Amino acid sequence: MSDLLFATNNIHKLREIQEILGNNFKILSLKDVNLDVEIPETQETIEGNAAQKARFIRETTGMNCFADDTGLEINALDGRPGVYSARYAGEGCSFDDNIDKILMELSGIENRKACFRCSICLIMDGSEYLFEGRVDGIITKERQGSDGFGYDPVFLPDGYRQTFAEMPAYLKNGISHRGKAVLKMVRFLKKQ
Ligand code: ITT
Repeated sequence: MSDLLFATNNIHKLREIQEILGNNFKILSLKDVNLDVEIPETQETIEGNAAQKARFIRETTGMNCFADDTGLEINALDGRPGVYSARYAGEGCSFDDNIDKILMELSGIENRKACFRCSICLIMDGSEYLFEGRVDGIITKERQGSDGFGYDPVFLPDGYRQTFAEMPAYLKNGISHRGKAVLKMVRFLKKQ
């Protein structure tokens, strides 16, 4: 199988996906191919953004590649931050700024149901494929744990007593939105 380029500038995602894929597939990062670019992400859905990122990198490099886009959807906030999860607290904000914002918006609200949704767009030999994964849970009232990234310290998946930031990586990857979407992509790639 030819190398697959992962169209992301998020180092945490790269590590997670490398860990999920193990030695089965060789994944190249943008750094591996000396590409230092801002990847456009201007669509209104996570599916649209995943496709936009993958198409941009495909057009730039000509390589087989994939991109993922993830959104945290909180019921009591009408699905926000959703597609704006990366920059919910404003351009250039940190993971902590985003968490502070959702905790503030949820203060005093008992319904803390939320889900992560992940879409992966794979472009291989000119064709596009979509893989999706979802995990349901609740937003905790305060941060718990320091592993993972993004909203992990405040996301408690249904059926577990540890947030994503308290779990070992293998456990998060086994049940997470990204883990499920990647597994679907792996099954597809193994059939090729
Ligand atoms: P790329 O577009 O370069 O891949 P990004 O950080 O912009 O990186 P996304 O738009 O897909 O990635 O993700 C939106 C945000 O959602 C991300 O910045 C995190 O804050 C959060 N996020 C994504 N995956 C997550 C995960 O597994 N656990 C916790 N938060 C996550």
